[in-house]
Amino acid sequence: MGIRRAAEFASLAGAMLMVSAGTAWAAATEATALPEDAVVGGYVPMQPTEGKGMPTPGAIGFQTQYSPIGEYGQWMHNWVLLPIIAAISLLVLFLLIWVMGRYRAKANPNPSRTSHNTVIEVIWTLLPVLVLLGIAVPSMRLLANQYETAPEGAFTVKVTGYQWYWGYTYPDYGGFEVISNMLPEDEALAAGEPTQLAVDKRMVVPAGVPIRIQTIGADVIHSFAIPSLWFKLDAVPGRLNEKVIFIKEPGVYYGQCMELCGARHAFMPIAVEALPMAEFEQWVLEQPGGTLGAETETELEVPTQQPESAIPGAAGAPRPDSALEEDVDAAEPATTEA
Ligand SMILES: [Cu+2]
Repeated sequence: MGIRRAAEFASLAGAMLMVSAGTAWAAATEATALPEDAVVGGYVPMQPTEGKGMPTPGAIGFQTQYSPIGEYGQWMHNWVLLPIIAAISLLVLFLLIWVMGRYRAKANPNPSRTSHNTVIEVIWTLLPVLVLLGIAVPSMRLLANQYETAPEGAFTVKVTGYQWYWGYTYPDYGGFEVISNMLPEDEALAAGEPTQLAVDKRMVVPAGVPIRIQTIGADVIHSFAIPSLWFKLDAVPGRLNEKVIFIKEPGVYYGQCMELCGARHAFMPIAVEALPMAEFEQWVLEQPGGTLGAETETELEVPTQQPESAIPGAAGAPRPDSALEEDVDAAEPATTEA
């Protein structure tokens, strides 16, 4: 297979993944019946709490965090980085002022000719090394925790960035998609929600369980970000990104697209509503195509995808056929004869 064909194949496979996923899920949900005791019609959008999960006027720090990773990150910023930065700035400022006063030219007609001092040199090398090591330990832990994969069986929400709104797909609950648009200012105010952050349909999820968020861009690169949940993940066309989100308590948490994605980039906010599991399931049942405990047989007929960078010899590249091998040999510059 030629390189160009492989690339075409890869982008085609991406498009087919989205199309066939929709039809497969639709087919799977038709076969599933609602549980007999399911009550439909009980979901009422939660009223946001003032100052929770949203920016507040005049604030300069992080928003209060509602996920364990967020609490750790905030602790690291507030109690590790800020004190160290402040202490170093004050120390340097003190040294500068002291040198300017104590060693000014007027007070020292005969300047000292000292060129080095071993003790001081050892101290000013070792001390910064120890400070950096002290920062590195919690920093690496924070970094590693952010890359932890979702536990097996975690339920998935697929977030699609569109120009300029969001789509939330629930493959484990029937595969329906919720399309979320920003509310106009008057409607947001009437609903008691912050303007430019309120949406018509929220991403509703259960609180207290790990959730696998997958992001993809339908057109250009977007970024799915919710500051109070310590979550930001790019939504890139043709590529599925994945990250875990864990929301400690029910609430409404607002975010925005954080990748400049075009004319209405500023008008595609995110509203996540975390509910207790029972209320979340209630909400699922009210969605067209929403099912509980659906045995989603998502046997997606997606052909094995070739990496787009499938040049011969690259990791994951298909075994080159003889024609390609000849091409590569011919293309190599003859350096030995020169
Ligand atoms: Cu965007």
